[in-house]
Amino acid sequence: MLADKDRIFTNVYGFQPWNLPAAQKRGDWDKTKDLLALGNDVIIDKIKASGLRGRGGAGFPTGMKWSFMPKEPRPDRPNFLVINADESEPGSCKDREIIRHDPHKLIEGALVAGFAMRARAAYIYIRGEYIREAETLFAAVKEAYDAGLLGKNACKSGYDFDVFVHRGAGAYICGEETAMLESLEGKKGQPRLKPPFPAGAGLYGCPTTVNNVESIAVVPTILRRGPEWFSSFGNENNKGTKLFQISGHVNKPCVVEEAMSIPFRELIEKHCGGIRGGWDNLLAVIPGGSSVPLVPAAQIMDCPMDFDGLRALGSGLGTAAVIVMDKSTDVVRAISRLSYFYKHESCGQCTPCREGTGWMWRVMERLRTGDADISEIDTLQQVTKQVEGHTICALGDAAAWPIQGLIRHFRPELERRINERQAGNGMQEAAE
Ligand code: L3W
Ligand code: SF4
Repeated sequence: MLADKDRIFTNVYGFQPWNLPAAQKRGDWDKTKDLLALGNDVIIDKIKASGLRGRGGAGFPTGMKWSFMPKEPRPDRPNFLVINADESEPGSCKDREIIRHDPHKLIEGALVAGFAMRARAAYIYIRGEYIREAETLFAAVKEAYDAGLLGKNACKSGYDFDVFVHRGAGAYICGEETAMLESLEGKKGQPRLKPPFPAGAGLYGCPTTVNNVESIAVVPTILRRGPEWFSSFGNENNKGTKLFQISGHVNKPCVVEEAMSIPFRELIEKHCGGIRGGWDNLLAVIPGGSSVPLVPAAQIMDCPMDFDGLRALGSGLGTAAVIVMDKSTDVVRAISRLSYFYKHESCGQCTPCREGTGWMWRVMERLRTGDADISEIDTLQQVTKQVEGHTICALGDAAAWPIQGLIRHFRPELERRINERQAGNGMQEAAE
């Protein structure tokens, strides 16, 4: 179990105030000028050496992403940092805790990361539903400006850096990085084709890095404690500490910082008081937010909770939003509900997603009630393959993968419902 002294987010439960004096007591904004004095490229090298991978779902190496930014930005084409706080993935709630209780970690991280990538400013895009969190963030940014930590000559470093907070309006798709850029520009939030990646042409066509809140908030601590300290946690290629968000049928749902690669069973035993009704009552787990396939109980018990461990099981770490389902769960209904979510949130821009998500949801509903034909299970599987990898953004994949996981692991349950329904219909016809 991660020792308290190794926790980055020491106020994740809000036992202390979030404000600047309290944050400074916890070590934030401590000699930030000295961190910037390391120099842009040294900071990027240290983040590369720490092994930090993006905490927003895709796990892209953070230092490498920063290194794609131009080293000599043109005055008419500045670099920008955009921080993705549009936390909308079902099951995800870690960025909310950071913003509520530790906003200065994020704001200091924005300055340091922005400096490293030679950005002129950072935009924090916060989901519209996070009303109180946005209020806290606005207030914390103001505190930082008033204390001379942001703005002209930030932290007396000679570097000018602004932070803007922008509120979203409730669309899940604006969490996709290029839809977020469109939305920031005042347009309808619809994903752009990639490439070009934002590092080449992002906000207002300028070089832009989009990073998740947690990825940015850990940066000052990594620099203060050293990349070796951060990379001493976790398995090869899966380094550091990580906020896990555990919801569903555990005794104590929570958000907790742990070492990357902690085995699933240990995570749940140590922090959640075990599974409701005991371990024999565990049915399945969605380990990384609604976009990744579920994993049956028997397979996940000893799995390291990291990018590679979960990929080996055909799933993924995603945002580490761990959704636990016990045997009381109607798993077909649960996945059908997710299908409805993706159908609802599709931006409608590309045909396989616009048409496919609605089609998949309707078949899922027939499977839920047992009113489908057995052959439709294979047809549904084929349609998920037609959607996966054939859309502009990852929402199409995200809609396809949970269904694929259901068919892979729970086909007998799908068949049972159909057979029972048909047997029931047959008896009714005989009675008539
Ligand atoms: C420059 C290249 N940049 C890749 C950058 C790219 C992006 C990052 C990762 O989706 C996943 C999605 C959700 N030159 C580059 C390059 N980049 N190649 O690296 O890119 P990518 O395309 O692998 O992922 P993505 O489009 O960012 C993110 C999944 O995360 N997810 C949900 C996330 C939900 C939240 C939330 O609620 N906050 O984050 C969960 O699994 O489905 O697959 O920056 O530009 N050659
Ligand atoms: Fe829009 Fe779906 Fe296409 Fe993404 S995959 S661009 S959400 S229609």
